[in-house]
Amino acid sequence: MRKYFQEEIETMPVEKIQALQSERLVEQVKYVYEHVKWYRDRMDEAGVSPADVHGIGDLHKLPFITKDDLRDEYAYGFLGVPLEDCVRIQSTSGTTGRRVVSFYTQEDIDVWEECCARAIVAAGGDKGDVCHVCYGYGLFTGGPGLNGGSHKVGCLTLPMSSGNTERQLQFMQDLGSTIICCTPSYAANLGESIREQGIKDQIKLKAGIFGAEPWTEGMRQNIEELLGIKAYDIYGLTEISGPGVSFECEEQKGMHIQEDHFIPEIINPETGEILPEGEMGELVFTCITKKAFPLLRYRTRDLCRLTRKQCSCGRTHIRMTKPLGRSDDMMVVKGVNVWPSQIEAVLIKQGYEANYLIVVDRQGNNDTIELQVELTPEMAEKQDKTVAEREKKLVKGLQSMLGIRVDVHVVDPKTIERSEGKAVRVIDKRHLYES
Ligand code: DLL
Repeated sequence: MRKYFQEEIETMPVEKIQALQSERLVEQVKYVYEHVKWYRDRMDEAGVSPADVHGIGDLHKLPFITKDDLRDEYAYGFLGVPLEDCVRIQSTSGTTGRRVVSFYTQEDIDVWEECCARAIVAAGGDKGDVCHVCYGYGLFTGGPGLNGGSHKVGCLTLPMSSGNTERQLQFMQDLGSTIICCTPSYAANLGESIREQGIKDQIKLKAGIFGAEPWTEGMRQNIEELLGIKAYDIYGLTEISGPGVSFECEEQKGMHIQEDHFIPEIINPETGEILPEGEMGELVFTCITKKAFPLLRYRTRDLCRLTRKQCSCGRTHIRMTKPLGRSDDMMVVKGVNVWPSQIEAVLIKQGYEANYLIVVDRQGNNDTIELQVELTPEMAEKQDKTVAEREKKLVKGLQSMLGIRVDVHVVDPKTIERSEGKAVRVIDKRHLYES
């Protein structure tokens, strides 16, 4: 079976990758300076000219781009080619403000799809596979990206899109899907339905490629058991292309960033200072091959660590840890930093699945935080503990993880709404009181 989609590039010695990055960066900075007025103005203001950039060691001289900059310049401000040379747009969901629209030339699409193809091969995909894509299609990059990657690998591609779980399961059985691509929350949702219907032995899946939202190791284990597969993480964002910016290999220990196209940095999100390898901070990307939407030093707001430690799969590209979440996912409740992923880790440790909802509110001047979590079907059946005992144990676990009291309500199975795309796990009602 094929191990790499592009062995020469994926296993290139680090010095060679860095030389390639330097060469491409020098070209790209010139290109962006000439084609994107916003960047030319910022570089002029900072007193930096393309001639000052000789390689990746000079990356720090360039200004950052933030999501607010993209919103201010909506829609065409960062366009690097005439509109007539663009063949596609994709867009973010716009849940946290105005949408960001990203443009692609045909070559940009080819690069993006190739990154997705590399991800599929890294998950064990080959020509003989049936690749079931149930990420959403349309403006969201998940469906189109993995669809294109699957074609490039030569898999039989099922462009299912999200939703309609009954139809998903029917096609999965009728057509013998072997690889599934969707959000981890939808994978768990499908897994539950398979368990309920008792059809696991009719499902031929061997691997899943899951991303677009944070998910914990506990959730991975859960999905692997429910679906009888190996579950691989894939990361990306619309602004940088879409899924496939990084992905896991068979080791499942961090995601390899496609360094021939993207240069990563980790910075301190408060000060912008570049942090040494291994430290947790905000991930920043510079695209060195994109033409239509050529972002340099784009601040993702995602927090993770990078490692160059040799991976036994043979890939030499740097790895990133699972993002803890976006810096803007972090809530400050009762003066304490709270990440939904910390809460999820406590739940999974105590045997729950990731079916929960966090509601943050305010009473007078005080914050309140409530967690609703479902009993698993086994817990409901066994009834070895009362709901009150379960709630007490969760309150204790959360108190020791977060340092604050969370009001816990354990509810019946299947009472919390399921997601078909990115899961909504937090409702912060405090925003309602902001003027
Ligand atoms: O979510 C692209 C994608 C589609 C990635 C399918 C993977 C699979 P956006 O809608 O622009 O693009 O959202 C990007 O989602 O900045 C992260 O905060 C989050 N995210 C994406 N992948 C992961 C992941 C797509 N594997 C934003 N783990 C990013 C954690 C992820 N968070």
